[in-house]
Amino acid sequence: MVNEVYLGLGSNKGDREKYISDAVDKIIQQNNIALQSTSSLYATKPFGFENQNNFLNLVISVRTNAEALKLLDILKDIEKKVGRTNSFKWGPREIDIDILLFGDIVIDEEKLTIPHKHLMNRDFFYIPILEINPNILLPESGKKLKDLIPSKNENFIINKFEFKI
Ligand code: PH2
Ligand code: MG
Ligand code: MG
Repeated sequence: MVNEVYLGLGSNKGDREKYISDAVDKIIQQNNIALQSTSSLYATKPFGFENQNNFLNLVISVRTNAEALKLLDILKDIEKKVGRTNSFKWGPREIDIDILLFGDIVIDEEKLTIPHKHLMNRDFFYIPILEINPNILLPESGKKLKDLIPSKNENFIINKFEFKI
């Protein structure tokens, strides 16, 4: 079964744009993953631990026949190959690739939560998703993501640039 999957990429350490484009390159080199769309590239204030560099964030949508936990393994492997080193929770990172949405699937496991736990309170996740697909539905609820954004959310997005593959 082929699913449409939204991936969030982020970097706030070293050559941030290169880490992000290397990660996108490696993702689309996988033979069971096909790129559908890319969002703009967003400059964002750090969420969580504040005393660190600003991030660059990007969302891409892909189609894959891999299962969610298999995709997670593939993405962790790509993070390592692109040059991710160890950090603490919410700390600085060269590259982070998170599964935000995976078709209609809901998963609540220790290793993986889908939709992403922080999807609805990180504008650098939902704004780029809406840029790709303004009418996207959330799984199970059948409701539109754009109708469920909390009104008093903090803004992390500072700026927006064209992303060239
Ligand atoms: N990722 C985090 C923690 N904080 N802040 C921004 N702006 N962007 C991120 O991708 C991000 C973050 C942990 O993965
Ligand atoms: Mg993350
Ligand atoms: Mg992550």
